Amino acid sequence: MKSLSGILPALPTPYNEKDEVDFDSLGKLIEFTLDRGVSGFYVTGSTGEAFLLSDEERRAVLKFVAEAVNGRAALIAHVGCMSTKKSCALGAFAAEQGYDYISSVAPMYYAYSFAEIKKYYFDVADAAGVPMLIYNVPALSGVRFSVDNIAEFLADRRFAGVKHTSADYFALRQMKTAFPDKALLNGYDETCLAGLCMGADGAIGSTYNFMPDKFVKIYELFRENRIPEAMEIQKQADVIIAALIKAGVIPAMKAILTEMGFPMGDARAPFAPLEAEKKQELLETVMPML
Ligand code: MN9
Repeated sequence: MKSLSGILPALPTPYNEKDEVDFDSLGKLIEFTLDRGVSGFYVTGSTGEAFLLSDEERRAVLKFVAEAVNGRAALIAHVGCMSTKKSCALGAFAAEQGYDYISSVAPMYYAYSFAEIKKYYFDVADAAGVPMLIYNVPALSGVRFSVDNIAEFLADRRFAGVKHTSADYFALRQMKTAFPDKALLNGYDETCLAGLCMGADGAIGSTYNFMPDKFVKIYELFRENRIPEAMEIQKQADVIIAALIKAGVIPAMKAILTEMGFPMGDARAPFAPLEAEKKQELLETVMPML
């Protein structure tokens, strides 16, 4: 079992002109980031437009990435769907493809009780048979876990840890103190170093696709206790991330990667394509800083 630490890009899903998945571009991006020291990949998550892909596309991407990575890095399959049945089937599929971990956002939309959400996670973990990383992203899912809620998962061997996409670093610290052997992965790239300082073992994020070297360096400097130097790099990265957030994170990330030579196509509707003016402003700010 590969450990969960270091920098892990949340892979995007590239599309060609026919709006089909562009596996060639995805394969090149995997090699580019592996060459720069990333330690794993989070596949078909928010960044990978999970909820905008067909079931067949999600499976095809999971299969392709497992084959392309071929044991060189830790692999986490995000398998969250709207129903337990679908998530279980996708989790079992990911395990068959050799994924080390599965992950899921909390079941959303119907404002389920915690008991329902808890049963969902245990059912999906059991169906897959590989450890589950809880994807905690309250800003997008609307589901707010307390530290006590998270403890109900982490106390069980079927749960590997949490991808904590929240700026609640006190909660992160409490989880790590209570469960030092579980993996806690920071989710917001703009506060990666803050997460590491408060107990994260590593970080999963979308901007690690186009600036892996900066964040691998931040991680290494942190490990060497060279925090002020790490902060200098985080500050530079945050100018880039601010421009990204202004333009819209996923469409902007795809525009940057396309400019770098990894054709991505636009994010799928309802995402709107980046307007020409916005795109130019974004690329003028970001490209010289990469
Ligand atoms: O995978 C990403 N979170 C979401 C994690 O998409 C919700 C982050 O990498 C953000 O895209 C990034 C920019 O805000 O921190």
